[in-house]
Amino acid sequence: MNELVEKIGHCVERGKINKASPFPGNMKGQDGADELTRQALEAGMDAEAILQSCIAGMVRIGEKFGRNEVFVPEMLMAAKAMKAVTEHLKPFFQSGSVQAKGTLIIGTVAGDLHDIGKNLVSMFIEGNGWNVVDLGVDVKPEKFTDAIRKNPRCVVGLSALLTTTIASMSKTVREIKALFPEIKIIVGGAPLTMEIATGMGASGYARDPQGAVTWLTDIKETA
Ligand code: B1M
Repeated sequence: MNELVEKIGHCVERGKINKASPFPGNMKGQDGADELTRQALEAGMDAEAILQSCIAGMVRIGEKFGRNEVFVPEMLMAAKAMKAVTEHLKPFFQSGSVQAKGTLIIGTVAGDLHDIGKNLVSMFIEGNGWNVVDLGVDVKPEKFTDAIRKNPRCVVGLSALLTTTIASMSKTVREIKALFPEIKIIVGGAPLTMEIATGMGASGYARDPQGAVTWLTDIKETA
């Protein structure tokens, strides 16, 4: 992997947002995820390669958290550094398509504050010509059903990152289906599998943003 691209993933892992950020102490005064991403894109480096390097950085910090080598503040700084990168990458994943293919209402389910994966999924889907209504994180079922009322022909996307919020996702699917049985719901997030998704009554499951785009394209074609 290109050294600069690798360095960006390292900044994400260490939570080095930008040059001005004093965290982490041993990277003080160095360029951070913000400056390095700008430099890499200006040098013509591939946005997808930068994104993959950052996702690998997030996986590494998650593994360290799992081993009690870092704690919540470090994960938070990593998330902020990742956000600085995605701000630069956004335009590269947007197609500029004029006629929206449809509307996706997306959110991270109640009780769950993780939004990086959801934001990436939104970015890819928007980039594929869909109108995306992002309800944010910790979204209660009523907020989804209110949004569906305003966008009756929409598709719904639910994200969850915690094993404990799979139940919340399940409840959200049930409440949406009770009011809008015809609405299609796609679910995703690290603790999910196709089996869990099917078990909770979701219409689809995707492991990653590209999978979500493919699923949306398929249902659009068969509609
Ligand atoms: Co938390 N966290 N976290 N965390 N965090 C994890 C998820 C964890 C695996 C870390 C670990 O233990 N190794 C663990 C969950 C364990 C479990 O339940 N199985 C965990 C924990 C325990 C917690 C807390 C409980 C910690 C605590 O307080 N003691 C707490 C919970 C807070 C809450 O939500 N109520 C917590 C808090 C946080 C922060 C706030 C500090 C921060 C989130 C900041 C933010 O998102 N704005 C954070 C972070 C950063 C992580 C890790 C390190 C990184 C998550 C991430 O952004 N990954 C994470 C460890 C890890 O993932 N390795 C961890 C990168 C992102 C690109 O991947 O989100 O998986 P991901 O999204 C992917 C796919 O899953 C998929 O596509 C995305 C792109 O490829 N996808 C979809 C996601 N949504 C989709 C929807 C779709 C389709 C695909 O269709 C609709």
